[in-house]
Order: sequence, then C-alpha cells, then structure tokens
Amino acid sequence: MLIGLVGKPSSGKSTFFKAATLAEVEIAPYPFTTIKANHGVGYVKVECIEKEFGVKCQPSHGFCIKGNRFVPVELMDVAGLVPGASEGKGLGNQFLDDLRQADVFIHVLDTSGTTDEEGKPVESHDPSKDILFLENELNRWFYNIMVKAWKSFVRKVEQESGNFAEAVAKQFSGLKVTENHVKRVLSRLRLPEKPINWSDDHLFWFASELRTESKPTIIAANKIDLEKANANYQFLKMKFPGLIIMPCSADSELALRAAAKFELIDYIPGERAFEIKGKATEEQKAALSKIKENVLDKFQEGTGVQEILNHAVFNLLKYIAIFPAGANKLADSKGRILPDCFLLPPGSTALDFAYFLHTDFGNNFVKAIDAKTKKIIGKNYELKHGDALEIIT
Ligand SMILES: Nc1nc2c(ncn2[C@@H]2O[C@H](COP(=O)(O)OP(=O)(O)OP(=O)(O)O)[C@@H](O)[C@H]2O)c(=O)[nH]1
Ligand SMILES: [Mg+2]
Repeated sequence: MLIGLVGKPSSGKSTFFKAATLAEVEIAPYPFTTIKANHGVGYVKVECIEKEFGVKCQPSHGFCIKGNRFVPVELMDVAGLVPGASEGKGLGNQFLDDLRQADVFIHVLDTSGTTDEEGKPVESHDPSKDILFLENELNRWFYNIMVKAWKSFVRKVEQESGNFAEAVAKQFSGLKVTENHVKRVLSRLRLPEKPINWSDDHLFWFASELRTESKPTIIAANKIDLEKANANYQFLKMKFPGLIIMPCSADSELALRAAAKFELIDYIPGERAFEIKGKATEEQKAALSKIKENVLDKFQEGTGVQEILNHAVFNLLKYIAIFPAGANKLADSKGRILPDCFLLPPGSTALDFAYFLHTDFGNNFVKAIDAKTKKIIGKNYELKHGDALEIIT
C-alpha cells in the first residue's frame, strides 16, 4: 500500500513526510524545494493485542508504545503541483507519474492562506481555490493518460465483446485501477451503454470519477497553527461538505517527534498531550508549550498527522490489521513475541492471509486457528481488524 502526498508548492508536503518518517528531506519556504520524489516509511497506529494476552510485544517492524502499535506504511512525497501541471506547467507532468502506484492521496493544503497557487508568499490567499485546481489537475492527468489509448482500446473491446470493466482494469493497471473501481464508477454515472459511443466529455467524466475512486483523497488542512488558518478551515468544511478535511500542523508534529527522539519529551504520536522531561531548555519548553496551546488544546485531532494517516488507511481504504500468532505460542522462532502486524485489504479471508504470508502457506492451507478464542477457522472466514491467527498447513 502506498500513500501519496500531493499539493501545491510550499504547502508542507515534505514537512508532513518528515514528521511521519523522520527521514532527512529538504524543507524550505520557497516553491519547488522538492524535485525528486521522496520515499519513506511512516506508521499507522493500531491498538496492540498484547494486552489481551497479557504480554509485552517485540515488533520486528515498527514499534509499540504503551499498547499502541505503530505499523509501517509506505509514503511518497512529490514535487508541488501548480495550475496547468497536467499540461506541463511548473515541473511538468512527468513527476505526476510517480503517483500512479498510489492507493490513496493526502492533499496537504496550506490553510493559512499565506502562499499563492504557485507557493509564493502572499498576504492573503483563498485555500478553497487550491482544492479546486488540484482536483482538476489530478483528473486531467488521468484523462490525458486514458485518452491516448482510448480509441484503439474501445475498438478492441467492441470487437472482442469482452468484459469492459475487466479490460479497463487491465489496460490501466499502471494507474492501479481495479475492476471494482470501474464497476462502481459505471454504476454511479449514466454513460451511454457502449463505450465506443462516448464523447470526449463522457471520457473526461469517466476518467475523473475513476481517479476519485482509485485514489481517494483526504485533505490535510495544514499550517493550522497560523493565524487565519482556523477560520479558513471552518469555511472549507462548510464550502465542501462532501470532502474529508482534517486540521493539521505538520510543523508541530515534526517538532514533537524530534523532541521525543532527543528524549526531551514523552510523546505518543497522535495524542493531545506530552510530558516534558528534565533535559529541555527553557527556550525549548516555551516552544513546546506554544504547540500545546495553539494546536493540541484546540483540535481533538492533535497535530493531525497521525489521525490523517490512520484515516487514509482505515477509513478510506478500509484496511485491517492482522497479527500472525500461534494458538499456543506467541513467539516466533527467534523468541520474539507478536513480532508482526500486517495490513490487509478489506474483505481478506483466512486463505488470503495465508497467501499473503507465503505462497506455500496458501497452497497447503488446512485450517486457521483464532489465537484469542482457540477456535478453528475455515479458509473463507473474513478477517476482522485486530484478529490474531495461526495458519496450519
Ligand atoms: N507554521 C507552519 N509552517 C509549516 C507547516 N508545515 C510546513 N510549514 C512550512 O512551510 C514551508 C514549506 O514547507 P515544505 O514542507 O518544504 O513544503 P512542500 O509542500 O514540500 O514544498 P515543495 O517541495 O516546494 O513543493 C516551510 O517553511 C515549512 O517550515 C505547519 O504546519 N505550520
Ligand atoms: Mg517538498
């Protein structure tokens, strides 16, 4: 699963990326600081099942703080998008191609209104314009890719009288479009029955909806710590009731995670409180209490970074977290307790999980055992978030 960070220049994409991954990336108050895409590992927060078993887990990937398991997810931070990007403006559209393999987008928006559409500093800018132009550029990017192959593609489908949804998913698999995405879009839109009869407008409509469907988006209303940001955020929620918009201060999250790394504070990402330790200087303490006052005390989402990552994975993509666990033994061959937690797509079955672990487990699947209840589970059992399973081959 890949989460793509998108947005105009200087909106705070790299700051969000750095806060989530603590990778060393460039951050600066001028447009196009990022040119080449940054790849890194962030984490979603899951309630660890260690409590249910009365043990302390030892994650081999990610980490666990006080029963909060942080499970790795892949993140990508790309160059800023400006109006006209899909036609080659700004850094052009080639970097858009980095985003083809994303499953979900986080649109990092500068809610403070202190940068214009190209990311240059200004007194006052309406962030709702950025939502509109970004959606439009992303839709145009999809359309441009699809239109190139469209005529010959629909002719071929017509001749072979094949399954249209399946054919679209195959033809545009590079965009991570699935048959289900296509089916859902077709049932929503009233398009002429035969794709060969679609007009250019029909195709644009279809491409746009397919983009929305295959790359669902959450808007991170970033820089919420700045003066006009909260008023703008409230306005955006009213103006776009159908969009998911969450307040965010990537800069505050970065400061908190960095402070935690240097042991100045105890902080669990996503929480609204932290504890200052002895080491922090007076200056550091003042900066930290400003974050508490301006952000944590004001918004129930905390700095928003963790909430937004979790929302993208568990609410938009509806993924579930599954723990491999022996029915009688929670440790792996190296003695590590509950070392793994994996994220699986919705609707995954016990057999899917077996294949996910190893092809041999899938091929030789006999049964699974629920490590919590010790009950036997068949291959078609649909997994639930937080399940702990042993696969018997
Ligand atoms: N006050 C405040 N400033 C922020 C926040 N997030 C980012 N910034 C600042 O915004 C500026 C741009 O941040 P970047 O993370 O480099 O922005 P970007 O979107 O990656 O920009 P490009 O790579 O140029 O597209 C920097 O000066 C950051 O410190 C935030 O939450 N609050
Ligand atoms: Mg950047």
